[in-house]
Amino acid sequence: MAEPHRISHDDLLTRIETIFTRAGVRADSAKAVARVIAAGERDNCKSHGIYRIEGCLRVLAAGKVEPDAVPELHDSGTAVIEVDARGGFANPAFYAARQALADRARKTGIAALVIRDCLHFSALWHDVEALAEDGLASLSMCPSYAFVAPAGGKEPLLGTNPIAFGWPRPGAHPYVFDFATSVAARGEIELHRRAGKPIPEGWAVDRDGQPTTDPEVALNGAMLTFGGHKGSAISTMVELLAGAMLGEFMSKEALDFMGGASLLPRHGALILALDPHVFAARSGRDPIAEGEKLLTAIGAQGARLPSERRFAARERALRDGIPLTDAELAQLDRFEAM
Ligand code: NDP
Ligand code: PYC
Repeated sequence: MAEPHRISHDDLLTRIETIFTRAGVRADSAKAVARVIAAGERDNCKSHGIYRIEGCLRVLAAGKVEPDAVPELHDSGTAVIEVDARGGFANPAFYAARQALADRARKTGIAALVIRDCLHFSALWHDVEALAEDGLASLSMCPSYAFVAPAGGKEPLLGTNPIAFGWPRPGAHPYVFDFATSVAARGEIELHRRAGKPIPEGWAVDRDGQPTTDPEVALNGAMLTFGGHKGSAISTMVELLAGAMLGEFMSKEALDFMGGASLLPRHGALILALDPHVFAARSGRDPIAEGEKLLTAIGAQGARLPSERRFAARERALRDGIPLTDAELAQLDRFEAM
């Protein structure tokens, strides 16, 4: 097999940023969006790496995301901070509110960030990792599009509804998990379709509710939740907390609003930030040290922690460059020339 091309993280970041500014996106937003896409490639999370550029450009061209939206922060001093993305991308909205969220969580122990009306295409680990860098535990979630059937049903009703958790660790990468509540992210199925590869059994059913390994059929049928009824309930919780509770779209409404699955979804997002030291203060114990006992014991069994693969990929990419295929480089060239 031919050796992949290598590109430095900084070069990739600049190229993606250029693509978005040329597409009319405000400079700060282009930077924030490029940061999460380049990080996806750097960490070998292909389903939310440069593959997503095409989708973002499509929504821009359709006029369904505001390229020059300036996120509007609403902080009335309570535990709930809001940032209105004003129909723009979710990533700049998160960065506009990150400091206020972290400061409030340190003060009160727990704070919530509500992101309103954003176009959300990215992985969630980026946000919870940033909050772990701030010394905070966090839980992030959002609806997406109604692609997933509830356990026992066959009609798509739930989104792929990702949920991510971050916990700070001293001198080490944080403990982070981040996954779709469907068996796999939709992006993974799309990547299988493009590669002409079948998907594993158990990921999806066809329109009649019959199991399928054909990615095309899966994309037109219904995806399945992980862990049967358990994933179905967690996914429903995400719809309720990050959709209904916020007064923002749930996945079915998001799909109807966009008029089909060819455009990325617009909805809200919820991020809870917690300061472990505030919670543990009266116990006299150090919550981070206590957490370390568990996390090191997991590693001592030879079990890997979530995100370990990602952090190892990051280390390799920062040392050797990010591997890209001919097709991926050609895609970047094409987008830059647009
Ligand atoms: P994966 O199944 O690829 O990974 C899920 C998590 O489990 C990762 O933290 C991963 O760590 C960890 N993990 C995987 N294998 C193991 C193992 N053997 N032992 C321990 N931990 C393990 O994620 P998904 O395909 O479900 O989701 C991919 C991305 O899609 C997520 O980042 C999610 O946020 C995003 N997404 C975004 C949506 C949106 O609307 N914006 C909708 C749906 C998904 P590691 O990375 O190190 O392997
Ligand atoms: O991969 O399921 C997915 C997804 C939907 C929106 C962004 N990513």
